[in-house]
Amino acid sequence: MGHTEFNAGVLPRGCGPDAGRGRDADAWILDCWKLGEIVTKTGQSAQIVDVEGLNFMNCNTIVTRKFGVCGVYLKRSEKLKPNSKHRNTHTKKIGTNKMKKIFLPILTASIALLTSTSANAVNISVGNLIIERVGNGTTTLSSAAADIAVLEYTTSGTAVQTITFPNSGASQSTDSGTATSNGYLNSYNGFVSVTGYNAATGTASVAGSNTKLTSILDNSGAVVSRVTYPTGGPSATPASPFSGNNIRSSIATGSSTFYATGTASGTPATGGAWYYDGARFTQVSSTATGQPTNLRNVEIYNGQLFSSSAATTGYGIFSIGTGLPTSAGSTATLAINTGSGASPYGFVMFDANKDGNLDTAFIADDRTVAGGGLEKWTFNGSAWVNSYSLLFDAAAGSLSATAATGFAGIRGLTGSYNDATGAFTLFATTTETSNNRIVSVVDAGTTPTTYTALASAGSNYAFRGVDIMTVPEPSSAALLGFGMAALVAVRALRRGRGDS
Ligand SMILES: [Ca+2]
Ligand SMILES: [Ca+2]
Repeated sequence: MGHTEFNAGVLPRGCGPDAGRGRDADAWILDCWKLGEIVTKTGQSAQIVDVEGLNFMNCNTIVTRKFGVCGVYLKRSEKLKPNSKHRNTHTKKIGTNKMKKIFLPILTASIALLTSTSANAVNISVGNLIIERVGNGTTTLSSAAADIAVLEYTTSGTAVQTITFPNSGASQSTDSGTATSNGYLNSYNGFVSVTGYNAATGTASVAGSNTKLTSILDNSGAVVSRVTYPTGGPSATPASPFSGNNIRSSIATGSSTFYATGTASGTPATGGAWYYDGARFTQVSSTATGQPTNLRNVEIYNGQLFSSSAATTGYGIFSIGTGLPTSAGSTATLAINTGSGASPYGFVMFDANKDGNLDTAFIADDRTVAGGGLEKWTFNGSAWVNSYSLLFDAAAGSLSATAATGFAGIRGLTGSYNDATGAFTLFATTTETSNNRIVSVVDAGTTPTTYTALASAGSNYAFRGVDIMTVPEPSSAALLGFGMAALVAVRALRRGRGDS
């Protein structure tokens, strides 16, 4: 059955001699010189093994429930210094080969992560892009399990950091290299939710396996929950969500609660939308005749749960239940009907005029025929109406309502709205099989004609989901010690996107 493992072993980026210095905001500061796996824990003290010298050391302040690593909470005025008492640790060599054998796999995974991340990494910055990437840059993407990572970019396309998940061992999280409907992360309320599979890289045909999991990261990039799904199949107790088929997307509402969407094979139908309350899963979406159980991207806008779908039960954006449902059997309603044959994935919805009702939506459609690409929809008071659908010309950087060779559609999508200028800025991932792109489009009130290519995934990599980093609700944010400037910025962002 599903359970939460807090000691997930996905270590924060930025560990190294300079870790803990140069951070510009109050935060949980992790003393990376002492960072490692916990060996024993008594009260607030613990013995850990570091990632540098195979040393044991004692950690005075441990936050295992939060991070599973050794850390201290510092205010801005208490940043770690090289000679800080926080770094003065008792060490001793691991004495036996047995111990080395136990910890080497963990250490190897940890070191791989550290070397792949930016040396001057900081918390995931509010307003920056987070992008889910599959692949390792070497192995050709296939239906086998591939490495996954969350990449942070600025909205102008500058890479900030890479947060890599272990690709084997107890904390592994991977995803299919070619299941293009998988891998749609979300940022909501300061948490980043990432779906994956509890399977080692290379595991064949991983997408349909009952090894699903969801990882929730906080704004520091640390995994605060790693929830594995029930594995027994659709008729087991508890049943396997998305049994025998794809898990595609999730969105966290807290450090240990989330929604996930996908589809299933077998009977009874375990696809649709599920909610995890911190202890157990509930299939919140109805499985009644005519209700959608094949869902794609999940989102929350204006306090309402939504999901995209492209199946005979409806093409477009469904609202599911009322608000954020937590009980079984909630009815889904096709809020935006994109029409039979449409292929919607990511979407973003706004209450641009701030009247409390969503009025503008952008939908990513992966078709490369007319009608695919970036769709804009507006609510005219009684119905959602399509304003345009634009494909991406790879060569010229232009947008086109008609198709031609080499044009791309999009799947991942997010965006922001600027109250002052009235412009929407959309960020999307394109549909090339490998080495696809992050692109941005500005809609300043007229149909856009050009786009900007911000970054490419690289060969044997593919970008999937994209979102903009959020922060927790103000009450929680205050506890975490965010600066007021960030809060103001994010409040504005939330209002614009209609998700508060
Ligand atoms: Ca999103
Ligand atoms: Ca409105």
